[in-house]
Amino acid sequence: MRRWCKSTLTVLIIVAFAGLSGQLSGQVKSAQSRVIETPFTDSFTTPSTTQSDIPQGWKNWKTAGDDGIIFYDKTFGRNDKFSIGFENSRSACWFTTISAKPGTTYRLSGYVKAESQNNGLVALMLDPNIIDKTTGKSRTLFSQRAINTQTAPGDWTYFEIIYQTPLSGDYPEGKLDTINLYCSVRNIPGKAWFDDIKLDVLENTAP
Ligand SMILES: [Ca+2]
Repeated sequence: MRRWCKSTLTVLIIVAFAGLSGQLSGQVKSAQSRVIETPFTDSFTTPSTTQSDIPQGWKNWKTAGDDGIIFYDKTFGRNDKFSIGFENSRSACWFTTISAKPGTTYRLSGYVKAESQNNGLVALMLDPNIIDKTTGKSRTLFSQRAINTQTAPGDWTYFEIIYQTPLSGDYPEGKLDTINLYCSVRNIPGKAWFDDIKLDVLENTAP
């Protein structure tokens, strides 16, 4: 988990390479595809039953020494009064984990609003978690990350990533288990909010 924010550049290079190599799994380009089902959607209206400052099912993380604030906003949202956000964060994320199926084309989408137009970055990311074939334990496979990073875009802006799980469910390192969905920021001046996060399953575009 802790590597994700540190290595955005490396990840971008890896993702770019994965795209070029034409693998059957990994991040693929956006396409006009039919939505088969929507296994996950969240507008953040439900607080955790155990921790009122966190929306149900979500966790957050920030890099060591980051003085920024990670918050669950119950006064402001895109179509309601609920969202998740960050303030003056150097490298931080909200994330949740959901079950995943092999041979599936996922589209993670959401909306982001940022106070400042400076060079702060916002991102949607998706990482598969695998059962490692050597250790038998679950771990995040950072090398297969899908990511859409943008400069802080201003008013509520839609963006998305599309990620294809391998047909067999097998990565060289182990078997697909779950996926992590992230709303993340880097070097955000002022506040940035995420809302209406959704995971769709699209009609499979694999050849
Ligand atoms: Ca909302």
